[in-house]
Amino acid sequence: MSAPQIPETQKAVIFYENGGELQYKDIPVPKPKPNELLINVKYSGVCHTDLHAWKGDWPLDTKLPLVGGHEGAGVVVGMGESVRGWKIGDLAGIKWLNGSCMSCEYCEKSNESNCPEADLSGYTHDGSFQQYATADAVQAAKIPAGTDLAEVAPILCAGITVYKALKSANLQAGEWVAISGACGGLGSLAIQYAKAMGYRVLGIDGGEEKAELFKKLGGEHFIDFTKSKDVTADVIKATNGGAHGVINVSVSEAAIEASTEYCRANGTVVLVGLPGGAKCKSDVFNHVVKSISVVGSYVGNRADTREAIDFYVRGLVKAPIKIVGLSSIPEIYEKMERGAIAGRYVVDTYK
Ligand code: 8ID
Ligand code: ZN
Ligand code: ZN
Repeated sequence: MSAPQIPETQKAVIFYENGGELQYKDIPVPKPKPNELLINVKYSGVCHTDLHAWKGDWPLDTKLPLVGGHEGAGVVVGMGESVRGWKIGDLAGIKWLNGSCMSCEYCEKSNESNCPEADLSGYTHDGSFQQYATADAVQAAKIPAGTDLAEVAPILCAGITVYKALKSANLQAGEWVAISGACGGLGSLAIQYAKAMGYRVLGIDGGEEKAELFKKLGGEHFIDFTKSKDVTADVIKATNGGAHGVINVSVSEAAIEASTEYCRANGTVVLVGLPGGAKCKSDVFNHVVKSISVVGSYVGNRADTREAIDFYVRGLVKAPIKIVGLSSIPEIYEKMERGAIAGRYVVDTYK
């Protein structure tokens, strides 16, 4: 393949201060470092983490100015001189974990997301809300040739994250998993991975559109938290004693607290959603007497990435996406803040 033409400038959505104006404008195309790929991003999913990064509501500073985005799917158009295992024209994905040191204790054990030097796409490293982005060649996701880039984009954060979170719940086939925040970006994929892994799926979210989506994606029992008088009692009743595992992907401290109450004895509560400043409150008597485990789960490693993509390629999971132009990021954030998105928005970087 002949070397692709790479322009000097490109379209991006960039902000200069947290919570400041999201500007859709021309910026320079970045140059890959020796270890990096240059990826022509075609599509990017929009994750709630991008909204946290823009608002700056986490106790970790973002780089500024910042180009957000970490569910980027595109084509390799360039690379630094030390890159191995990639060629021009390969399909590649930009994940939250852009790169890590690869030599600390955590990296050594394949827990690279816990690396103290983790470089994060759309947070400490300009991400996928631009037409050309750089990614460490070791961490960039390998996407099989012929894959639909718009559909695979949400797998690159939401898919990997919920797949790993489900593994962390240590469930057996036939057991109940409750997904709190079931019909947002992460939740709508969690329903499908959970089904494919053999679990019974209970979903909690709000509103008619979400209730319908839950059914369409194959969920078994839905609880509308905007209508239920007692979510905890409803979950315990529907699951005949509580969910064996809970995947918390809502952005709600109260929902996390409730999950410790409706988790079944000996079950596992998995914390995934990251409401700013939230604490996980778990009643100690309940926690001990029911012997529950509360664990955190943070994206996934390279093996989780490969496996999560494989579920998509095999047709077992498919994110319910709406494709809009890159310039629509401000409107997407506004809807996301209201919890009004069923499924995932994906932006076309050329619109
Ligand atoms: O690695 C990680 N741990 C990781 C990876 C990716 C994303 C964590 N996250 C975090 C994000 O930063 C965010 O805090 O997971 C959270 C969810 O991300 P998302 O799925 O991209 O967000 P969304 O599409 O807005 O979905 C959130 C859903 O939660 C529902 C909303 O209605 C929406 O459908 N929800 C809310 I807000 N409050 C709820 C409640 N009390 C609720 N559902 C049930 N009960
Ligand atoms: Zn994300
Ligand atoms: Zn490391």
